[in-house]
Amino acid sequence: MTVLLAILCIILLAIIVVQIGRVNELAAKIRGEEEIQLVANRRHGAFSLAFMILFLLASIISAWYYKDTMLWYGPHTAASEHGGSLDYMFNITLFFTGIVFVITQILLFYFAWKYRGEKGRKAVFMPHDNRLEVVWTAIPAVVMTFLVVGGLDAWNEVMADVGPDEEAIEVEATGFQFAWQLRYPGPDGLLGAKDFEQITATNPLGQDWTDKKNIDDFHPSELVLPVGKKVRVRITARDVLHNFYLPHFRVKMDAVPGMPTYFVFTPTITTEEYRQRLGALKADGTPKYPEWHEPVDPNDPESPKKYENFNYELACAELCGSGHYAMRRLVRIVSEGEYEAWLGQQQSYYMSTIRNTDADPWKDVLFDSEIKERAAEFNDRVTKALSSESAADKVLALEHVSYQPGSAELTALSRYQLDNLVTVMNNYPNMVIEIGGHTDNTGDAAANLQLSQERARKVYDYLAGKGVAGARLSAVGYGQTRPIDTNDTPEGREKNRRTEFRIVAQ
Ligand SMILES: [Cu+2]
Repeated sequence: MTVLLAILCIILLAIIVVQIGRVNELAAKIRGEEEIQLVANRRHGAFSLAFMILFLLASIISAWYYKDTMLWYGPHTAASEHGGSLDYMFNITLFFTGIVFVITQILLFYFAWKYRGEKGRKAVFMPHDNRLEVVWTAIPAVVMTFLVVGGLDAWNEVMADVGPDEEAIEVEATGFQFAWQLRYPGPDGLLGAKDFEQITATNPLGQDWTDKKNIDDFHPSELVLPVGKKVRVRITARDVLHNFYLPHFRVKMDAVPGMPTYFVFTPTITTEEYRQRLGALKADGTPKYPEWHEPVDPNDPESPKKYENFNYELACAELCGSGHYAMRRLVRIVSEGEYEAWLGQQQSYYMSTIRNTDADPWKDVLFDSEIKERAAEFNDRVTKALSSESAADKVLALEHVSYQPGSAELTALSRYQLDNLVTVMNNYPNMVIEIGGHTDNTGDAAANLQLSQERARKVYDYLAGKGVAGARLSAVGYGQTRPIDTNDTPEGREKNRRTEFRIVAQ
């Protein structure tokens, strides 16, 4: 029914249009073609003027309405040191192009009205005018020179690299489909070497683990930087072209596969300060930017306000594929103290993921940090054992002491824990210990007993060699007689093959 009505309406409308056309034709015949044309000209001229006024008003009102969302204006002035000069370039360019825009639009529509077709009016024939040529060449040339020189000046300031004596935090951002892999240099302040051929599932950046500078590098999930410190971002890409874009800091640089680029900038406003800026109130207590005072969840007026949830962000500004949007990362600008605290919480990628795996070239080396950490942990355990009443607590495993397979030869790394034990023996001169050797149940029981005795003896000899009195030591081999786990699984057997010591007196 509705379809039928709609078709009927369309047919009726068509008939009306045709009839109006006929009426016009008849009127033209009565009044004459020329008269009709003149009326149309006047009408079109008036429309031009009306359009000009509406169009300019719409342009100005919308620019005013949206001004606080523009990146270089209101609450969104740059949050970096160099950003101000770019904002200035935006403003100055907008100023000149704005003037030109308004004048040309006015002239365009005004002329369409003023020089509309009239009875007896003829177009002026003007083949050439030197003065006009000079004016409309010189004015743009002067303005352009001004803009280009200013732009070059800003460019040189923005793109300057870190000087040789300047201090800067260097971080790295590698774009890939579809995320940014961030890398910080760790306590040594230096980023380790990379080689794309070493990229694997567990080594996303192809870090060369034989380069010691890589050992403390860490991969955080957000970009955290201290306010007021110069930062140099090394920008690389792993697959296609990406673009490292920090809109609030006016930082934007292509990430090109095979060609590292960089950007140096100094954040000047912490995330917290920026939030306060967005949530600012006017003198009368009403919000300066009401849109930022709306709740984050429109259905829950109690949810936090938008300005409270604001975060700087890192985006990819290159359409790099279907998951492009997923490259967003949060950026946090914090005080120096908060930054140091955050650095302290970060764990080295190598230590958490690569250490002691097949990919680790330093398997037979113990790092200073590990030596210290293990010594502290060992001392802790001994202190606890000494203060405990229970006999079971007096038995401590030497889990880092190991031997060559099937022999009593200590592995190179065993000495660190044995040295810890020597220190403990020196710190507690009354302490007497029994060293116990244990094996799993594979092989011959008598041979196992023999091996465990030799192994315990080896530890005894080591301690004695370091000056611990023989009267304070004894070595016992228990073979496979005292398992602490099942001998049916490789993991259980590994636990059963162990060296421990028992505090006999203290
Ligand atoms: Cu991308």
